[in-house]
Amino acid sequence: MKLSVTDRKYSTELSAANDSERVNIAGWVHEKRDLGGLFFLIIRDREGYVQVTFHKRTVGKELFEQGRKIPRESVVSIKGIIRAEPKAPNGYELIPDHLDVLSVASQILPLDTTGKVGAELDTRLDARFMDVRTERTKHIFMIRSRMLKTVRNFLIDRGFVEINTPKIVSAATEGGTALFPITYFEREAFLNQSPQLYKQMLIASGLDAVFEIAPIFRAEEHDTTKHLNEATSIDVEVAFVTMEDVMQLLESLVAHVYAEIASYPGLKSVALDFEVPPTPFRRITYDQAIELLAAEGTELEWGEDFSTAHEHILGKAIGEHYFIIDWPCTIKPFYAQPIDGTDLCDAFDLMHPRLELSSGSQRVHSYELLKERIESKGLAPESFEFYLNAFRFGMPPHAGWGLGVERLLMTVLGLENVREAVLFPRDRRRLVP
Ligand code: AMO
Repeated sequence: MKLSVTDRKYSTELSAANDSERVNIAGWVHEKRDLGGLFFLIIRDREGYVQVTFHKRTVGKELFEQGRKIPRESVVSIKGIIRAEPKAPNGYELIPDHLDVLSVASQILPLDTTGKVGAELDTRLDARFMDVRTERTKHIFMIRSRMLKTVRNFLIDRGFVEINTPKIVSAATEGGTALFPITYFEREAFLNQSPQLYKQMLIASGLDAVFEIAPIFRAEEHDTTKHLNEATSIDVEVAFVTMEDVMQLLESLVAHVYAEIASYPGLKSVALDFEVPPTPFRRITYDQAIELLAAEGTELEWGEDFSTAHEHILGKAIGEHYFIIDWPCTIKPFYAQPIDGTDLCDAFDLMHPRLELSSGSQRVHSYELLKERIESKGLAPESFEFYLNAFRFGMPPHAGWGLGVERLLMTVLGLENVREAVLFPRDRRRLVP
């Protein structure tokens, strides 16, 4: 990897082959090893480590004393000559001739960046900037970046148009989860729970296949390892397709994300058992899921949603990614298409054995039926006029889904807590940093 905005070299751009070259490196003082007349500064940059060797005899007294005094985690820029050195960690060392201390770190550090002393998640999140300096956390966020790039490219390559929709909104979309109210001048407004209404309205625009990767806000009170109050959602909506089409898109996207991450060089320092899941994913109906629970000795009344405990039992019994389809309409949102002559809706959840990753559906595209569905949920169609209008002047059949970025990253990497997959989590207790 090379940073193209500076002539500064990353540790990984250098090797014994650069012997005798004068280079410029920069980074943090990761470790100091003092052997008396000789000491090493191990300088850490984003890609790795450089051993900088200070011999009193060769670097001169002034530079020697300057280097020796720098506290760990201070930021430095060093110029010097590369020398091949088989005993150094990467087969080379840097013999400094110029050292700039750009920022002196305080002596007592909130975290150990070498990973030798572990820390509680809360301590790590309180000092997140420092936590990202550790190998494992750095790789989690490098992988997150790679994952988002993969998703974006995957969708754009398939003809999708990236959209941005408002996060300050006037109406709820997802029954069951509460909204965060905000003051919008003289009116009440909310932080959006989902771009649902907007991505559907854009189907009436003729853009045909749209996606958005953006925050969603859920005022959920619970404090769990899988809920955030601000999450990032990959939302997709496609015209002239069936639910099965978007389920296939989703499973191939998930498998593709795994395959891309499999080749990430730092993967081993985050996830030890990593396997690309085979596709297609299994499909079971809501009724079959209830039967499976019964076979495992757990009752669930028809029409009730699965609890976390139910999800765990199903996940354990199935042991791989699976879809649950054919849901009772009573527990799916108003925009899910009812299946004629039944109480069921053409909706699905994509499940990882540990938790729900995504949900989606065939959408109601008839104006009259949609109005009815809104009323059947005890909601007022007048509050949805801006949305309903898009269904009155030519709305194609369409389907789509929403996939949680943090839950995807958490399950791909086997992270214990969803907070590990977001830089600055927002939860019931945490509003800073
Ligand atoms: P849903 O409410 O199921 O569906 O959300 C879609 C996906 O977003 C993620 N997610 C969350 N992740 C972390 N913390 C949360 N509190 C949280 N809430 C949701 C999950 C979830 O599966 N409009 C529909 C999608 C659609 O039909 O297109 C929706 O929002 O991974």
